[in-house]
Amino acid sequence: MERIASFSRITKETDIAITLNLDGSGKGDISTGISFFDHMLNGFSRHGLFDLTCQVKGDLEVDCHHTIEDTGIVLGQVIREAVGDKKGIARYGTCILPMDEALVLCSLDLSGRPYYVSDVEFPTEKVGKMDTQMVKEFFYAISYSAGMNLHFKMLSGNNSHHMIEGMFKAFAKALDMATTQDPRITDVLSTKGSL
Ligand SMILES: [Mn+2]
Repeated sequence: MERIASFSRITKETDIAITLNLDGSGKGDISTGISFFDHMLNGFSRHGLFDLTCQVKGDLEVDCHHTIEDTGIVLGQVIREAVGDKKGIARYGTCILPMDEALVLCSLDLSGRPYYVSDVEFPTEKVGKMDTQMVKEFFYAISYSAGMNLHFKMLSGNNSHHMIEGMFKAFAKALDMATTQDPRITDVLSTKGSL
């Protein structure tokens, strides 16, 4: 069964269309109007080996807030839909990823219960045209719309570009691990019988 989902969302602030294939090969077709955010989403797609089409038109004349937050909401929705009933998947995923001086821990559980925890603080307010404050808003939105428990810890780092890029790649690899199908798991991996 294909694990692909598409979702479109149009509001007065943003117009977003995303398609995600969990069993892709890392092809990204991404345009958000924010070059650094495109660079991050391409890293997510490439390193998670997800195929991701992400076309976003947002009110960048205001700032990058709505564009990035709403992309997180819709990406969370397609993750939730593509994962489906969660039968046969690993459910948990963890990655500790180095990016030069930065070392990022990401750990997640596709539990159905949203919860976001992060200790990450950035040394600069912006990278390119992206406000570093929006990293939290983006991942918080994903955790809520995907129904995911998502943790980040920055074990070391002092360059915002490296720290953020490490977070997106660690998230990709943790999500790839959590969505991996294991033939030993014949049902949903939960003592409750559902997630
Ligand atoms: Mn980079």
